[in-house]
Amino acid sequence: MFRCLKVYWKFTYKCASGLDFKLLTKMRIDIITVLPELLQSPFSHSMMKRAQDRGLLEVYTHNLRDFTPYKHGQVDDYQFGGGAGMVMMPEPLANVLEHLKKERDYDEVIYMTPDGAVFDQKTANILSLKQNLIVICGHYKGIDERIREHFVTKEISIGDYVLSGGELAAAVIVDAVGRLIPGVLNDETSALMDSFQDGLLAPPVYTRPADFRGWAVPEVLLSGDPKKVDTWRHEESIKRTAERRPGLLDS
Ligand code: 6GU
Repeated sequence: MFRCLKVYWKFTYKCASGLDFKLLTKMRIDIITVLPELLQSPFSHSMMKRAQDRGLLEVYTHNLRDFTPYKHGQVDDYQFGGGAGMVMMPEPLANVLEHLKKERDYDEVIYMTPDGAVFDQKTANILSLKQNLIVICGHYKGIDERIREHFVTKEISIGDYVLSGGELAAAVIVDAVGRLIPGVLNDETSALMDSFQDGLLAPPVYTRPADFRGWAVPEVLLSGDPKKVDTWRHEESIKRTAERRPGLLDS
């Protein structure tokens, strides 16, 4: 059914987040980086490759150095006021952003930064409904504040630790969002069963053999009774969440 999705479709779709939405189109993500090589491999395999092969997702990387007016591809400089660490200069960033925005409208200009809002499944669900996104990968001390003020619409962190650059964080976002685009996952229901999609951790899973070294699979999973299996999985989800992430149950 989804193989012919090269064209734009219009219909109502119940997506993994449970929201109904109309107009399903392919998503385009433009990533601005000083290390495009770092982003090649993550998008060339598995789910992200399939999403692109099916025409559901397009990911482009743009080398910031191609947009600098300065010599030797310079994109960063010392910070005003002194202090260690370089800051990414506004001009190359403004150039690439204006170049992209001239071509199409963007829903969000996202800046990957440890002081952004911490990324979660809800944000992934919301972003998966967008059509065109720009993602800026920060380096060094970050980007000049004026770019944040005048271009950036959303600032995202992937957790409370510091990475040396935003590229790996950008790959995380694109993976989490890309797999939610309808038609990307083979089994449409499997995104619904993910940890966090219903605010609970996922239940344990088993595959063959039913008895491995005397370690048996829970009997209910072999019962062939889908209702019993659903009930068991739900109970296990709650148990696991209570043990490992009790805070999730409060919310
Ligand atoms: Cl988005 N960037 C960097 N440099 N470090 C991070 C991060 C982002 N999220 C968590 N740590």
